[in-house]
Amino acid sequence: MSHYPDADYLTGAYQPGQFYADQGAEVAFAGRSNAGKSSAINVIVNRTNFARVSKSPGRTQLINFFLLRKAADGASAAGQQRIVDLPGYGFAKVTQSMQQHWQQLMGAYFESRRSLAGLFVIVDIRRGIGDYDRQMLAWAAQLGCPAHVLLTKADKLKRGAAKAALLQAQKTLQQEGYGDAVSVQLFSALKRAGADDARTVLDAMLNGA
Ligand SMILES: Nc1nc2c(ncn2[C@@H]2O[C@H](COP(=O)(O)OP(=O)(O)O)[C@@H](O)[C@H]2O)c(=O)[nH]1
Ligand SMILES: [Mg+2]
Repeated sequence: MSHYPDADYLTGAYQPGQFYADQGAEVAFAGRSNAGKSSAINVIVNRTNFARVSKSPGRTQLINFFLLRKAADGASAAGQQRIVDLPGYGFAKVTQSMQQHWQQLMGAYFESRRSLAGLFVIVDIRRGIGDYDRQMLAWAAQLGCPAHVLLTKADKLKRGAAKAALLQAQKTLQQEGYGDAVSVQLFSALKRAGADDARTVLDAMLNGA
């Protein structure tokens, strides 16, 4: 079953001037390189190779915009719902100029994007929430945007260990004062586990709930 029959690639932006029209609503997906962000998007949208699963982490420095639902009139950006694949971070082998470019592009996105309705942060469950993930959560909090953490690759841990990692992440977020603004769940693209819960959160963000 296709949850998002309108889903389609819109555009990639290397510079802020190339961002898609800032109308309608969009949820951005952030994560450390190789965390499993593209795989998570594919499972949530239920399309194979929709967002490309990368063999060369750290290479993509584009912000990719995807259509999720068309506007009622079929065409205008104003009533659209989108998801946005933000460039991955934390890859060891990036040059300083790539790092600077990443900071500028991401900073411009979070500072300018009025259609941003929520943030998904994709975290490899074995690593836990890291410093860059925190920067993303802080940006969202500053904008008053809800955020949702997917602890992905949960299939790599035994059930008990995955549960413990979930509790640890929840505790960390509470201690850091996010309260109800940030939620967290287990996810596995490999087992397609957690996709329904993720879609429920995504749709609530896009509908401004
Ligand atoms: N076992 C397992 N591997 C995964 C999962 N999600 C992604 N991967 C693998 O992790 C690598 C990075 O995935 P990708 O989606 O490209 O990560 P991205 O760089 O964050 O977009 C790929 O080899 C994927 O096959 C998952 O849920 N379970
Ligand atoms: Mg990717």
